[in-house]
Amino acid sequence: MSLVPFTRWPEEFAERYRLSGHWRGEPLSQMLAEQASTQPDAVAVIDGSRALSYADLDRASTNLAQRLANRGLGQGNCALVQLGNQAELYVVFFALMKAGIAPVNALFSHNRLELVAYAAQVRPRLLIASRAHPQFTDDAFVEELTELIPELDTVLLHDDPHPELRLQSWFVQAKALRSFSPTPAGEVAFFQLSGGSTGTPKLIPRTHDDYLYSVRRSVEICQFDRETRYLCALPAAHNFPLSSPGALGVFLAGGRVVLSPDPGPASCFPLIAQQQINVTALVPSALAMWLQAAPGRHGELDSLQLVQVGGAKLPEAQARRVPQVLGCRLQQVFGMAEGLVNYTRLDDSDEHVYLTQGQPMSPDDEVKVVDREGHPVAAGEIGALMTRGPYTIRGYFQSPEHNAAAFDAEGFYRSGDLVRQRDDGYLVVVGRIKDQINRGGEKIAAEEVENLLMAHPAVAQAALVSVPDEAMGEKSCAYIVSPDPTLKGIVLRRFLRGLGLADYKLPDRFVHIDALPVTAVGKVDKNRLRRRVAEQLTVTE
Ligand code: OOB
Repeated sequence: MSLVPFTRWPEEFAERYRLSGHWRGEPLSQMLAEQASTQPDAVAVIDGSRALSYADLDRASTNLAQRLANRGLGQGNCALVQLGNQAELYVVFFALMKAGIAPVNALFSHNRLELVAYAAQVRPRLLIASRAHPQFTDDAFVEELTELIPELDTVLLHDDPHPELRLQSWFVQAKALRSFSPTPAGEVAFFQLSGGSTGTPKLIPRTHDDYLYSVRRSVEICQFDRETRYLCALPAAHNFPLSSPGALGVFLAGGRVVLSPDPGPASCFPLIAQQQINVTALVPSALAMWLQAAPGRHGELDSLQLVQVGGAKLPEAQARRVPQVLGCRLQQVFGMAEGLVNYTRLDDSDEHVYLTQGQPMSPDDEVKVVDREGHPVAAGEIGALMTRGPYTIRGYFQSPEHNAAAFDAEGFYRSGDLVRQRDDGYLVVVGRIKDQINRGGEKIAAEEVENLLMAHPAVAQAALVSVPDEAMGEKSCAYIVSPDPTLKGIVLRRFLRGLGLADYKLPDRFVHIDALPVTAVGKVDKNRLRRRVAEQLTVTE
């Protein structure tokens, strides 16, 4: 059976990572097998009124893996999966790990355009989605996908009325026929999603070895154990709540994951009280809502010991309020789906926790901070962050051109973040050079939205830039050059939505401009646009 192709680590690195015990040749499904045998009745996942024990999770995922194997699905095949914050997401994840099928786990907020872009890249034989998602309320999109991807021969939909299509009916035992097994641990286990800065969303191949190491090391740093009760309030498929240490970290440690449909205080506070949650992960915009809602509701948050915050820069003033207002410790997490994750440590000084975004989790993470020419900057100076290591990819999936720009000759990944590395190794994020907007932790690749806007007949040119925003950190603003000065934002938003773009990528503001400013070399001068929109904001306030 052929394997999913990806850019491998050079053998000397792979050997080093194996010798140091980071890569152990174990599949990601191993953690579940271990818990199911040592504490089968312990609750692994709570989703609303449903509780799944480790034995339930193991059994349901084995049954699904068996049924998929019976259909001839296995090693070398890919899947497109889109599920919300629901227990089935983990059942499906482990089933696919067991069967050796490599999924792309799309976010629930992704729409037709993103799903098609992922499918076109991995050519899935399997689609797993939910009837609760607007794209899957009828069959039109499934038919469109099947036409586009002739290989797609198995479709399972959560809550479909027909038993053969209904995902849940695949969780019960089948007559076992074919055997199945995970892909070897050095091969692609699944794809993470890149926040991106290019026209098409890029995929990140993660191996069992590298991902499991990142989860194991995260568990050590964050001290997850059987007592851990983790509230998963961010989109569950995202790298942060999945692996830093996230739900997989909880399963590795034998604790309990409680799912919340969203990170708002109205959903989360009662769950924290009912389920005696002791740790959770938030983006700064969600933390801000918690800080606002918490006064007077202290009783509900008594069990909370640790709040991890990451995905976007946490303002120092907010960081300082966490212990006092939420009554728990703060941990800053600066990570990326491509690999590198930095944590402040649980025993760090206040100064580290409030003023830095942590330090790399692995002693084998290599970090370079470089100037425009790629030369290391002087110690403590600001520069672009580059990294390589035992869980940082060496290339995006099937993107040779982009890889040539995104990685240097030594295999260091250019994260696009501007950072300062302190003498003690801790990183402070000060900005970004990638053409991306970070909208409350949700990443928007400017080029993707600009290309779509320019597909509108009345748009000659478009440039998308970030605008500072009190609640979200950043929002997006589209500058439009059009012969029609009456062209309204609402029309363009409707146009983008019609193309199937995810809602969070729709520009928050539209501004007409006669011509886009350009730099000396003729590139669109986004700094000038950003300054311009910031100035306009100050004037109107
Ligand atoms: C996480 O992963 P992605 O892939 O959605 O986004 C990565 C980018 C980073 O390159 C950086 O620009 C930004 O998100 N970012 C932060 C940050 N954490 C992420 N910027 C400033 N401060 C932070 N603490 O966002 C992600 C993955 C794993 C764990 C945590 C976050």
